[in-house]
Formats: sequence, structure tokens, C-alpha cells
Amino acid sequence: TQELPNWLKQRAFLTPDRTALTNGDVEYTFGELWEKAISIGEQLHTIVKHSSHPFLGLMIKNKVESVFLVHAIQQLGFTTVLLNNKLSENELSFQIQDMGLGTVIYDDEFAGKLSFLGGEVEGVSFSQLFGTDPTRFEVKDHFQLDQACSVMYTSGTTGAPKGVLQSYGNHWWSAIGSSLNLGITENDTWLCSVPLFHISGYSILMRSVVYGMNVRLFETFDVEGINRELMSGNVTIMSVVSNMLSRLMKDMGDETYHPRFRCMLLGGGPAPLPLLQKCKENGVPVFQTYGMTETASQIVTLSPEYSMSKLGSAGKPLFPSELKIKNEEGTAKANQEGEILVKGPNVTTGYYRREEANAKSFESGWFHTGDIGYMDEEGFLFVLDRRSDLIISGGENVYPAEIESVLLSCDGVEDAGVAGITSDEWGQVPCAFIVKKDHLTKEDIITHCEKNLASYKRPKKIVFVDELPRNASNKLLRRVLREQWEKGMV
Ligand code: S0N
Ligand code: AMP
Ligand code: MG
Ligand code: MG
Ligand code: MG
Repeated sequence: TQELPNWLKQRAFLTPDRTALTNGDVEYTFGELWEKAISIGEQLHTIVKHSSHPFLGLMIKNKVESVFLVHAIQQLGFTTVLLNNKLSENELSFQIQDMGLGTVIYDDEFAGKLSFLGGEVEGVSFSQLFGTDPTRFEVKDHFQLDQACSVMYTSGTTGAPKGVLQSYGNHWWSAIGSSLNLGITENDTWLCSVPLFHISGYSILMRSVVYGMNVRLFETFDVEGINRELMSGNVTIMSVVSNMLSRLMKDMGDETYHPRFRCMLLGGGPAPLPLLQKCKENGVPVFQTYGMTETASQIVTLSPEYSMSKLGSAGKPLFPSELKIKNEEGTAKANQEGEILVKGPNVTTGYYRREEANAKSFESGWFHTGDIGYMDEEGFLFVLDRRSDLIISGGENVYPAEIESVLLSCDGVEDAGVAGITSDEWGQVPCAFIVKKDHLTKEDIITHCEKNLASYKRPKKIVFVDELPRNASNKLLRRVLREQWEKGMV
């Protein structure tokens, strides 16, 4: 198997005094980041040294301590399972069991949410960890490229969520592919306000170590604070989803960003054309991108020089990757739509213990994304529709079937259907259509959802109906629900 020098160790050796990480006034060089990773690694080693589990759960916010932990876990040779901190108890406990986790490290802020831990699965808070005596461990000189570095869960149209295995090789090639396209200089600073538990955020940390680049971390999406950074010239690149970008633009007014700010990387879902136009007018250098958890972030990216001539396109593949469109006849011709297939060293080797899904998703090295799109004559990708039924709300994924099964478990719900409806704020949001037995109120439903669903998955609208549209074989017609909503019929 192929190996590379231990990334953080190599980086701390090559450029120890370069800034690695900043948050507010706090600043760490790569040398200091290395020391933190090792000293926290030694504390963690005391806790997990007798563990036979290859995976460690991690529930974090965007804080510097979280970055130390991400690196400490890599140094110990464990695979990090990144838990989305917005999920409900049920959703979390499924992922924890599915990965067979023995230990979950968490920010103290999540103590309440994770109070169900104990017994088989040990929960360790940051404050417990940082109070533990260190035990030395042997630092490895190399990272194996085929080793799993991280796991992030993703849902699908049917079945339970699946753990996406992201190898060191996936992260390496993702970082290299991005740099071959965007370039890197020693003055680059990447603003990270997207969550570290998503690949949008985690990939920034991997690029940082590979490039020797500063990450400016934001704990929350602080619109005004971030705009000040973009106007000051402190940062040169930032990753955003549409919701973030439109809020930044709204707050920006008629000011402009600093000329040193050179890349607004926009991904995670479709980009509304009016937003792209507004950015063009305000001189914001938007790079639209298509990527997913399974591709360890961007795989297709559009440079700003094409942002108007190829308005709405997600661009061309990054150098190490390939793209093709497949329909019933085989590989589609230019401008013919079909399923988007991708290939490249950044594409996951598969879902953890999901043979059936893996057999379906991979075909001689090509990964079936499930998304629909076409390529024009010049090879620019246009994404037309996301994989079936997927609702993307503010960059977070929501599957109607999952919401429906939670709704159906609520007392007084006779039948339930969920469809994505257009939202100026979030792109799309789930709307619930409920057939009720008597004495059920919207508040009852909201309370039930609060217990069982991540906040962003809760229906933003609830509509009581007499019956749900179904076809002859009793399949729910979500498209009809959406149409009824849009025409104001319900
Ligand atoms: C958009 C964000 C920042 C909104 O969060 P904010 O403003 O902090 O809200 P809160 O204070 O937490 O909550 C206030 C109310 O809003 C509700 N809410 C919050 N988020 C959502 C949401 N997404 N949808 C619907 N509602 C939401 C809360 O529930 C709360 O409501 P009330 O008051 O009723 O309790 C936040 O959602 C966010 O950070 N989104 C981005 C997530 C993300 O990064 N997604 C990308 C995932 N995909 C990938 O990683 C692959 C693509 C990729 O790698 C990439 C993506 C982008 C850019 C670059 C790349 C790349 O390729 O490198
Ligand atoms: P995730 O599960 O968060 O990794 O989301 C990846 C999904 O987001 C993709 O499969 C697409 O459905 C959607 N997506 C990402 N980028 C774009 C884009 N540029 N245009 C449209 N949809 C996108
Ligand atoms: Mg935290
Ligand atoms: Mg997903
Ligand atoms: Mg998503």
C-alpha cells in the first residue's frame, strides 16, 4: 500500500512557524498545532489504549480544541466518526451502534444530548479528556493512503443512513485536486465557518496541513464578523452554501470585499441564478462547485471567468477526476441528460458494511451519484436535479421518507407525506401533509418532531389534508403534494 509522511509531523517539520489556525485573537503555528495534537493524543491514549475498536466517535463545534482532537485522533491511528451535532438522540444512537463505537469524545456543550451514553459506549467530554494524565504512544512516521481517516453519515431515499469511508488517499487527492485548480500561495487563509463535522469543513483542515495554510475558524455563522474579515483582506478563500452567501450579500450592502479575497467556494447544493448574478455585480469571486461526502468535497468546480457565460454550471472536473453522464442508451452525448457518474482518487471506497449499496453504487470504478444532469459540448456540468426526493435545506440533507416515518409514529397521525417546497431562505424545506385522527394539533406534531428529528429536518410547514395522493400501487406521490402546495390548493 502507498504511504506518505505523517502529514502534520511533516508540515510541522517543513514550516513550523507558519500560522496554522486562528480563531478570534488566538493563533497557533504548525509547530504548536503538532504539540497540541501529540499532548492531547497522549491524554486520549490513556483512555483508549486498551480499546479494540478502530473507530472513535467525535461530536464537536468549530473550536480550536476540536481541530486539536481531529489531529490527535489521526496521530493515534484511529478512524474518526464525525457526528452531526444537530441530530436527535435517536439518530445519533443509530450511527453509534451502526459503527460499533466504543468511545465518543464530545464537546461539553453536548453532554445533555449524549446523556444516553454509558454501558457499552463510553462518553468522554472535552473537560474529562483534558484532565486525564498523559500516556506516551509511538508516533507513526507514515500515513497509509488506503486507511480510513474519517467517516461521515449520509442518508438515502430508502434504508438507514450509511457511513461514508473517507481514506487518507481520498483527502490527499481532494486537497491536491483543489490546489491544482485554485492555486495556493503562502498568503492564503481559508475561512472556515461550515461545520467541521461535514466534509465541507473537515476538508479545509486537511488542505491546511497539506498546503501549510492558515485556517481562520468561526464557531458560528456570524454574518457581520465574517463580512468584516472578507473586507479586511485577512482571508483569501471561504467555503459557503447558498444560505450563507445570500446572508453575507444582504449584509454587505454596497461595500466590496478586499481584493486579496479571491475565492468564494459555493457548494453543498444548487445555486440560485439571481444570487450568482448579484455576486457578479458586486465583484464577489464565486466558484460554483459540485461535490459530496462521497467525493471528499469538491469534484467539479467552475472558475469565475465562466460564471456568466456558463451561468448555473458547476464547472469541469478537478484534474485527477472524471465525469460522465449515463442514460438508458449508455454514455450520454453532449446536452443529453442522465445520471451523473464520477471517478477519481478522491471518491470513497464505499459505505461501511453496506454490501448491497456498494454493489449498486460502484461500477468498474465509476460512482453513481444518483444526481441528474448533463454536460454541454465543452464538458461543463449542469446539475438538473438531485438524487430522488432529496431535500437540501441550507446545505443539510433531508429525506422525506425519514420524516414521514417519524410523523407516522406520532399518536393521532393517520397518514403522512412530506415534500420539499421552495424557500427563499433555505433553498428547500420539508412540508408535512397530515391526515389526522381527531384531537391532533400542529403543536403535538411539532413537539413529537422536536424529540425525534434534527432541527433542520423538522417540517417548516404542516398542512392537514383529508387524504394523500397515491398511485394505483398505493405509492405516495410527493410530486403531486408539492404541486398542490405551489398552486395553493392546500
Ligand atoms: C446555513 C447555516 C449556517 C444556518 O445555521 P445558523 O444560521 O447558524 O442557524 P442556527 O443559529 O443554528 O439556527 C437558527 C434556526 O435556523 C434553523 N436552521 C439552521 N440551519 C438550518 C438548515 N440548514 N435548514 C433549515 N433550518 C435551519 C435552526 O433549526 C433554528 O431554527 P429554530 O429557531 O426554529 O430553532 C447552517 O445550516 C450550516 O452551517 N449549513 C451548512 C452545512 C454544510 O456545510 N453543508 C455542506 C454539506 N455538504 C458537503 O460537505 C459536500 C460539499 C462540500 O464539500 C462543500 C460545500 C460547500 C462549500 C465547499 C464544499 C467543498 O467542496 O469544499
Ligand atoms: P452531501 O450528502 O451533503 O454530501 O450532499 C451532496 C449532494 O448535494 C449531491 O449529491 C447533490 O445532490 C447536491 N449538490 C452538491 N453540489 C451541487 C451543485 N453544485 N448543484 C446542485 N446540487 C448539488
Ligand atoms: Mg464544540
Ligand atoms: Mg448526504
Ligand atoms: Mg448536503
